[in-house]
Amino acid sequence: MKILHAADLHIDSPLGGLTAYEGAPAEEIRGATRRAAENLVQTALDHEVCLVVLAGDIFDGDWPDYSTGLFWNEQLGRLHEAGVPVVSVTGNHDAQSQISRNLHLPPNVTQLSTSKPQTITFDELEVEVIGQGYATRDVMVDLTEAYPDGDPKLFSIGLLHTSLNGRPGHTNYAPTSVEALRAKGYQYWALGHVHSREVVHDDPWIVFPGNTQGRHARETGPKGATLLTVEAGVVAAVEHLVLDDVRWDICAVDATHCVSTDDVHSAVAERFSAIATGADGRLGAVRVEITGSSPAHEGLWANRHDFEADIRSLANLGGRLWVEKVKVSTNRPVDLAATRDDDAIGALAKHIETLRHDPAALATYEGAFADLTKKLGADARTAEGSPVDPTRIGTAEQLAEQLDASLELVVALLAEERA
Ligand SMILES: [Mn+2]
Repeated sequence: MKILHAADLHIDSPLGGLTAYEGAPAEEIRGATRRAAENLVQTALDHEVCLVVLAGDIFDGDWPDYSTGLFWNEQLGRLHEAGVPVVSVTGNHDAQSQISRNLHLPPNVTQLSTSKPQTITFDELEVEVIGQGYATRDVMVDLTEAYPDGDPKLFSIGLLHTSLNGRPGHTNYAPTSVEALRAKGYQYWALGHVHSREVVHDDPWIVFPGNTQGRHARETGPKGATLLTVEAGVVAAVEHLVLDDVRWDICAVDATHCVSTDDVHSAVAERFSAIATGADGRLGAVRVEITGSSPAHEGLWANRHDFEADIRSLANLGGRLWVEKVKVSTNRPVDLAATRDDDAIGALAKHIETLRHDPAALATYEGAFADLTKKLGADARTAEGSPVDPTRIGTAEQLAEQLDASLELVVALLAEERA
């Protein structure tokens, strides 16, 4: 018997940083969460699963209009036609209070109660699913405390949207522990909320399948769902299926040995080709990050808009890549000691060194740029491609993070002036 476990479909989530530049496959990116949801249903049909369990955040939030719900009901309908039951709980994103529009679900679908744990039993499968959804977004209590113990005659699946005992980057909703889950005597805990796949435990199985589609540059790599095979009431296999439609990746290039912008461009081209291969026919969504102390530094900074457009053009040439962002964080391979005393840059470098080691001196700059920030135009405030982030120059802590970048900016601007 096969059972499919998925979570965090986030249907119609706007994928992070979608800028529709010339040639960008914006429509394809916009539809990625739907394509992944379709892949999920198709894979359930292909593997002839007996049951689908969904551990919350099916929707990213309130539907912008009915099309989101109509789309999902159509997908659930495909499972209904094939006689596949679906059991789901709501999560923080699609908590009862968050979704204002409502559609009747097809009869094969059970959405478990949000007021108390609910058990649904499939006699013919000898399976029970126990779970509770979120009534509101901020569920800060351990919902499993009220979950009943598993029926020893059945294969028991616990369904829960949780961050367990805390996971980096995820709000600590419905916190609980491996020990608490083990104590229930279930065979499988189908969890959701954490977007990276994680097999937390294998006795009993406690699994985060991860989301079905990466949503931004920090959700890289293959995304999908977990297929479990149950034989004689015991988990015989747990397998990750890849379902994503757009694959996020980081194109990291160390430009230390690049002499010119062209060299950096070639290095990016090489990585792009590897990323496209890894995406295996899918559209690749790429964040480009250029680092290193590089002789190409000045050229990159002086013409950063050209460079960025060139990189996007390169992605268009490949046909199957979209560039989310080009982040240039190179340094100038400058001999600060040699210039320290004899020009303006040297004086600035020296002052920055002082500030780095003297928090009290740095603190005198707190709030110093408040007026300047107010006067800057909208363009300058966002300052796309600039090494210094003008939205983060208020506190001493923010300033400390930008000391290097500010020196780089001055050096680049002076170089531009001289050229
Ligand atoms: Mn969640």
